[in-house]
Amino acid sequence: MLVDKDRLHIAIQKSGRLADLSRDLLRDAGLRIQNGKNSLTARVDNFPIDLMFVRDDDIPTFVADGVCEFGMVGRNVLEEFALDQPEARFEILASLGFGRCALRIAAPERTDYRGPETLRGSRIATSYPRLVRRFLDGHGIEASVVKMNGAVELAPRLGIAPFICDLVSTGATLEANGLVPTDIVLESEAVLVRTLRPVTLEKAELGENLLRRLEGVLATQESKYIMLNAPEEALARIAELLPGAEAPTVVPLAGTPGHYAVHAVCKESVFWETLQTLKAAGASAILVMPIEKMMM
Ligand code: PRT
Ligand code: ZN
Repeated sequence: MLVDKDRLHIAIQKSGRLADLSRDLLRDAGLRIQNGKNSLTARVDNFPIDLMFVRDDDIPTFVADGVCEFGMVGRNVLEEFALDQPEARFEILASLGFGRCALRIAAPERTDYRGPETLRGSRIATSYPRLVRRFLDGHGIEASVVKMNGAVELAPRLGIAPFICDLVSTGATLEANGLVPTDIVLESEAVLVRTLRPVTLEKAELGENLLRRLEGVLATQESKYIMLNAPEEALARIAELLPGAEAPTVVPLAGTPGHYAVHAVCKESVFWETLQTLKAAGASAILVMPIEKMMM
């Protein structure tokens, strides 16, 4: 593989659950990605950046070795890798808000599962042996961990192990196999990871720029711009109720003395309940608008 030393490299999943969402996030951050979904790499037109499309399992190695300065990968994959290679050189910079799931112990429906104690002396099939071992050690439990590379949910029926530990999002797969999720070993989502190997000053600056942009996109995903009207006596209470807003802008409404317009960037989710509480506190003409870009 030819790696252009002067360009920044970002490893993302080639195909799978994180592939499209990783690309979308980079596009939202303003990177113009050339087409080439089926190739191994793609150029970014407007920055000296190349994307590398790889198996998610290879992303930690690429980043730790400095072949790619950045990567987007599930926390589950990264933490399993880190337990295997404790001296690996990378750092997690941000959670990316997609690929949410949990690595969970699951037991057949009829098992009387009473916490980790139930696993003592037993067998657990998983694709994440090191994370499971850490969980067991943390609870002082001795048990056998059986590594499987896929179809872990079949292990109890095949007689490989009475328990499994696997990723769960909706839980439909477990249910279809007569299994019930129990203890959580790890909460996971896609994360942005950066190499700790030394990079040139140019690359470090470009990396900071990229990070700033990604943080901007992530912040806007949750954030909303709220506008409302309110009488003077309600302003203090309303300012308290605005989710995650700091220092709202308050301007007098022309022609209606004692009434004000309040504008604020809300950095937490705005629910219907929030609007009802604001209304009850005296707000009217409440508008909630998406924010397209934001630089903190
Ligand atoms: O080819 P490559 O090696 O790159 O991909 P992969 O097949 O190893 O990974 P992929 O694309 O399946 O998942 C990539 C990442 O997505 C995982 O490492 C997790 O970080 C994240 N993720 C989020 C999930 C799930 N949700 C998920 N539900 N990964 C796997 N699953 C499995 C789950 O174990 C079950 O078998 O999907 C199935 C459906 O889940 P339920 O609970 O909705 O039934
Ligand atoms: Zn994989």
